[in-house]
Amino acid sequence: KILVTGALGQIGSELTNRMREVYGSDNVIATDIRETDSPVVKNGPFEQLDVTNGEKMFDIAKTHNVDTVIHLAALLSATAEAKPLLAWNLNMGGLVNALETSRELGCQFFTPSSIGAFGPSTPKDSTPQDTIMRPTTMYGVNKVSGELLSDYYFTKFGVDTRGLRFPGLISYETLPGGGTTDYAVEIYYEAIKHNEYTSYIGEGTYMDMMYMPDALNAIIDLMEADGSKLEHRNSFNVSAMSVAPEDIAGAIRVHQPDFKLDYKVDPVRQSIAESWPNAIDSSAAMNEWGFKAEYDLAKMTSDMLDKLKTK
Ligand code: VAH
Repeated sequence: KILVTGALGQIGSELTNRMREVYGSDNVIATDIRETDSPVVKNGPFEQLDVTNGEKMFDIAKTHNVDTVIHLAALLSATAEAKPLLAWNLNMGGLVNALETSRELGCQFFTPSSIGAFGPSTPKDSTPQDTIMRPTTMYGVNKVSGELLSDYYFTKFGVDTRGLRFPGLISYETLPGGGTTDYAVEIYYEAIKHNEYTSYIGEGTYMDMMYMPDALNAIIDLMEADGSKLEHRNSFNVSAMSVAPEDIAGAIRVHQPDFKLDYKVDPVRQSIAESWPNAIDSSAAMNEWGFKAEYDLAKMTSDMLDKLKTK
């Protein structure tokens, strides 16, 4: 039985549906802070849960005989920068509760880290798996702390904790909220609606990105990997591409030649983006559990535009 927190979010909504297909609907208990009319609520068990409520999280996990916790509920980078104390309390409080629940019930555990865990002093190109990490955002502080805390629960308590440093994730089901890389999702929606987009991230700003199907496969592949073969646990770098806004626009123009891109840079999210790497090295994930991304920029763009047109 799998408990998912943040199951109505950008990753959670698709991961819940995918895990219900793979493991059976009744075996994936979706939770989020409020109930909506999302298919995630309708096509399997759903419980309302604020992850800062540790007792309620434990009770839900115990009641449902959960043996795996997928902890996704968190505030993303831009929101965290606007409300740093709320971000600390929610991101770290929720994480401790999820780790404690996993420890007490002997669950396998997953939570995502991010390229946001790196800072300006980190090597920006081919960013190594093991390198200096001095993030300058509250979100980055949360992610590095989360990686260290998850490693601690493994070494100290034997909890089978695992995690991935995700790049920006691009998807067409559920919009991200409050991220810095959200421009790379918005651009596709705007391409369909208005054939133009004004980017809040400046020209030439490179960040790692990945299409959601590859992210879902990476989570499931990591969780099903033989733990004895993992040299790392809670922080595998995984990326499918390194792109700047103009690269995405170029890929869109293959389908919509007149697509227009212009810029209105948001200084806050631009500075967050500039503190992150341009392109990370995913070789540890490839070597230790066979990570492989299926979608490059061209393939992702073609699928995104197709699916959004239908939507
Ligand atoms: C954000 N989408 O922008 C998230 C993610 C790497 C980016 O952490 O905050």
